[in-house]
Amino acid sequence: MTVTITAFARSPDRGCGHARDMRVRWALEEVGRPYEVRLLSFDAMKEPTHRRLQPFAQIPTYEDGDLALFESGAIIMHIAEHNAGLLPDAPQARARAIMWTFAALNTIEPPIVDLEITMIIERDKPWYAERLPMLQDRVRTRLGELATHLGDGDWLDGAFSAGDLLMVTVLRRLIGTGLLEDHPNLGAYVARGEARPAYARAFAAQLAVFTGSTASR
Ligand SMILES: N[C@@H](CCC(=O)N[C@@H](CS)C(=O)NCC(=O)O)C(=O)O
Repeated sequence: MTVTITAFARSPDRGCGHARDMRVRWALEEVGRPYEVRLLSFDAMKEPTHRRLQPFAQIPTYEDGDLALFESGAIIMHIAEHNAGLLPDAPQARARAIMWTFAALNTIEPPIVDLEITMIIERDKPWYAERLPMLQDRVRTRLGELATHLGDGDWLDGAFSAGDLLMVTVLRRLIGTGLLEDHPNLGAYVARGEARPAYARAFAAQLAVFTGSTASR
């Protein structure tokens, strides 16, 4: 049974790989699972048909036979649990890799998304100039802590794992803000993720949707 995921028919990021289908594509590429993509307009995402799959009317979703999932983190964990390549076999290393998926989504991503949303929709508000540095500082604090943990390691805990996959996609959201540049080891970490052949295939596939070349692999 081929996996089907959903993605934006026209991604607001213009194919920069920030939409969360990118994580799912990358995970599927890492484990060598072919997949199809159902592209959705913003109107189609709000329809009952899609809400039955994703109650919050968002992408991505994941369908494999009679299993339907939403939430990119849950989808990545499902892929990682059922295919080799994204979680170590040793129980303690596996638990730590799962811990890093939560750290990426619960500790690092929220302040980054707060900053991102504020920069998009609050630019013309009277509080923007005061609020922006506060949000940037929250991100800086987390990046400093993450950079200290990473040190000169290649990945967060031993071999590349689902935790790194999610962390790299989360950190990429900062491209263009200048914040990542404070920590060369984090920049190198992101570049290491982007250099993986599976990442390159996933990125090309989602970019092709935007440029109009193809919708699935
Ligand atoms: N926590 C969800 C967030 C999903 C999400 O925010 N999806 C965005 C695209 S990256 C979306 O569908 N935005 C359109 C909307 O919310 O209307 C996940 O990780 O899957």
